[in-house]
Amino acid sequence: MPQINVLTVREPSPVEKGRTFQEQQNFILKNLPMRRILVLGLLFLIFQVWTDLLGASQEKSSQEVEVLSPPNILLIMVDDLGYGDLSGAGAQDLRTPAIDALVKLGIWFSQFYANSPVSSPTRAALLTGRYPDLVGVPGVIRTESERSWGYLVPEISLLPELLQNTGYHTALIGKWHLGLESPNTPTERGFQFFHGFLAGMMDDYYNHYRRGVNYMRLNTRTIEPIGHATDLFTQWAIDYLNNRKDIKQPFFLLLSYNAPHTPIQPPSLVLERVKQRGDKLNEDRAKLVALIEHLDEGIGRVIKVLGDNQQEGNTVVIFVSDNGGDLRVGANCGLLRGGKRDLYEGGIRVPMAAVWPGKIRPGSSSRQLAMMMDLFPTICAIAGVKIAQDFDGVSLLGTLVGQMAPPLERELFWMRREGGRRHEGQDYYAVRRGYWKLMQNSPFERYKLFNLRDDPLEEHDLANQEPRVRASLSQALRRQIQKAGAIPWQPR
Ligand SMILES: [Ca+2]
Repeated sequence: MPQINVLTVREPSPVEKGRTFQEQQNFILKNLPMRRILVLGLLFLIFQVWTDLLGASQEKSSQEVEVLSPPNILLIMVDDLGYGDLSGAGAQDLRTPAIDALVKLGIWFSQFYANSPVSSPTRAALLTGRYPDLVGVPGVIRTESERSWGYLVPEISLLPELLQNTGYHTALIGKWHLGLESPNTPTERGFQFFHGFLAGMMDDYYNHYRRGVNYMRLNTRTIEPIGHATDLFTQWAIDYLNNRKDIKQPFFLLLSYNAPHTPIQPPSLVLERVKQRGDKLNEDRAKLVALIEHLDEGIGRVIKVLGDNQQEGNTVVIFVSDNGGDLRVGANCGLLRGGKRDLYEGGIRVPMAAVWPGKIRPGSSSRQLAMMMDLFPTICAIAGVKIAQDFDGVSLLGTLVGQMAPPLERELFWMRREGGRRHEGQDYYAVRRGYWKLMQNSPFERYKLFNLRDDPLEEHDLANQEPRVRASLSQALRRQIQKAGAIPWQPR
């Protein structure tokens, strides 16, 4: 598979940097002598006529990729997997052959972002196509009300509801984390089948409780399954695929593992195997490696069943992590700065790959700036859903199938609200435009400005050197904050 570490992904030349196509032409012309301008002008004219002739049909095909029969969609979301914690992404101390195989068989996005460095907001973005604070989920929804920072607006239709209305069977297996009670439970929000847990985390992978409460459900019924959560979700996904095997109706399965979220609790057999390899890992890293490898094995089992059932050819598989890796437990976020909870790249840039036999070219990759909320219109486009509500994401379908997508001149925003007990309520923000990123990593520090093309590790703050860029991004951010301020994030 291609080396997918952030620093080896080809970056654009200075000419491409943060400019539209037209701005690039102007930049080139401004820097050339007159004779060359005349020759190039003639060539450019010929090129323009040619591209104009091609233009109409290309534009149409990039916007409207034809999907004949709606495929099944298997979206595998993992919890807190760092950008560098795949063997294919350069990690030397772990083996993730199943996830690496997905990358090899499909497309890898090197600049795919979570909408938030924590769980609930990024999941809200996935299922609504909106910035999470615009749908009431600026922070983590918790079982303890004084530390809970979100309430998914009940009025908006979620992705599974739209898919269901278009003829899909919709299922969630694993973690939900968008509400603990009515009206925000999975079966009330569009999933026809739910086998998993409502809360954000478990205190134990084997008893599945959170603070003494059992949030594990089969649809609406409380259940007490026996086994490691990763094994349970794997088996339930396999059961679901087998049940759908002979049914013509397409399915949307969100397989939402809680691994490798804390507690870092791999099965002892896997941990022993990792330790015996002689990679000289410290205890913490060995446990995380084992938890990730166990997760990878589960994903491999699910993909194998898809093949055994001959469902593979007509299934789009998307693999993504909900936010960056947790550095407190030894995660590897590539060489990126920061991790989970941070608005530095390590907290928000996540592994993402998609496989679609016959449609997505194996071994391809894209530098396109993309975000979790883009999966909403992307999946709708794949499924033939016409979206009749507001959304902020853009469809990546053109990019997935290798057709030239329109240049994405986009601004991306992130925010996180946190607090409770030891902290007051706190918001902090980031915005990216082109290669510029303005951010703060806590509400108590001033904004920093980075150029991610020259400084992918976010080491050199240019806020003082580039006051105009800084002011322009500040203004954009202020508009976004004002918009989000009108949205309630608690039940009315
Ligand atoms: Ca997470």
